[in-house]
Amino acid sequence: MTPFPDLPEATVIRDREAMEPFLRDESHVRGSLPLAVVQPRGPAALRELVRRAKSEGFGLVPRGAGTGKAGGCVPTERTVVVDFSAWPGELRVSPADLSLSAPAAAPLREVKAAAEVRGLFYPPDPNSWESCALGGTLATNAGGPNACKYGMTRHWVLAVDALLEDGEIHAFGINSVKANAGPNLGQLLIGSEGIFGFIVGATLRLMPLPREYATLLLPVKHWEDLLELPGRLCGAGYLPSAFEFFDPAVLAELRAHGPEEARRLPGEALAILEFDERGCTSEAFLSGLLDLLGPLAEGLEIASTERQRKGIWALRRLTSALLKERHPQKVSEDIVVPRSRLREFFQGLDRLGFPSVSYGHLGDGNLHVNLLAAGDTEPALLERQLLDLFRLTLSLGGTLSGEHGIGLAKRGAFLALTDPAQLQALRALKQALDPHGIFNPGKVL
Ligand code: 2HG
Ligand code: ZN
Repeated sequence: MTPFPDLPEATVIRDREAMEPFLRDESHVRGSLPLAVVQPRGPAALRELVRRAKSEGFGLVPRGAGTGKAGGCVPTERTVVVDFSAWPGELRVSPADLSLSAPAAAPLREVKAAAEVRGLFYPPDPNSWESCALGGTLATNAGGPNACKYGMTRHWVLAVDALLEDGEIHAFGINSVKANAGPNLGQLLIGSEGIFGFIVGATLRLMPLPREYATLLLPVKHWEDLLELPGRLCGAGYLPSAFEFFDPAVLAELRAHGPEEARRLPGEALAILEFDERGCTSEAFLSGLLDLLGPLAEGLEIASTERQRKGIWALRRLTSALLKERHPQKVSEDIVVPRSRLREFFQGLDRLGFPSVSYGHLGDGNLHVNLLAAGDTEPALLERQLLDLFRLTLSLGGTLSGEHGIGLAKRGAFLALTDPAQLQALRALKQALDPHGIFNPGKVL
């Protein structure tokens, strides 16, 4: 086979060993060796890549920082990885417009920091926020703890620039929250995991930075006591900016194997609640909250310094990596059920009878159900267990993925369990926007 040739405005990696890190993301799936990894630095590279992909029949797989959880950026057969880490562009904040524009390569950490130094806030906060790239969060419509109050990435995007199948970059949306001239194609691209085209930059919506946080540790004896709480709080007008939880097994892992500070975490199970509205540290707010919590408030701890608050979040943020380190073969899901059906979900999960542990974003019903023994489970059985989990979720009005997406990891289940009329519509869109099938083939659909 002739080696993949050079391209204008791009670095081309062809060496097998150098391509090895591009075969994976942070999910359990592994890709095939790509034809090459291309790091474009300008539109000429993309134009030429698209032209060649169409004429030579290979696919293009977009990649940000590789921190995805569903295999969306791992290469399938006969593909070239398009690594956007060298994609140029400036990060620019416009306080007057309450917006920020940035290239796909911008680290999310820098995006959030650029807003913050101007007293502004970009809420999306996936667990990988310190290492992921903006482009990846746009392609996957990333979520995180703050989604409980602020919603997902897509709610914070005003406009995107995206590579389409003609090889050119097109602009969708404008720098204002009001833009209603027909259906919103930019929103279709966000969260579509690169199957319709690749987002290369965006204009994001900002809001004033919260000035006050009430961060609470809520330990409980019987963890099921937590399950009605998100709905009860919301129903009473207390909308947390984050409501996270650890079931007893996950909390025990954290305590036994986490850093020193984790040893001091209280309770059989534990919730972290955070409020960020003005007045949330006032006595009136907190006493109203205590009334609502009733007997649950017994062991409540309130972070009284920013250092304590950061310490709590650091422990929450390391949970995924710690579980992975302890159980390298585990499979982690990110199903969602409506808040009002959390109890029914866990009752159903018990009835399914396979071992699992859970933690995650209880406040919006987005649960990371982890099958720690997946590596020792026969593949056909594991697949049945996952399908049972998904069917239970769907029967309660939920969905297969709250924040990680479908990618390769959940493609089989997505195809098996999604309404055929919806799949047909998605396929028609794919055919219209990518008639040669060059964009992220084999993912999602
Ligand atoms: C989290 O909430 C992340 O920690 C990762 O979404 C979840 O690894 C996971 O399952
Ligand atoms: Zn999560």
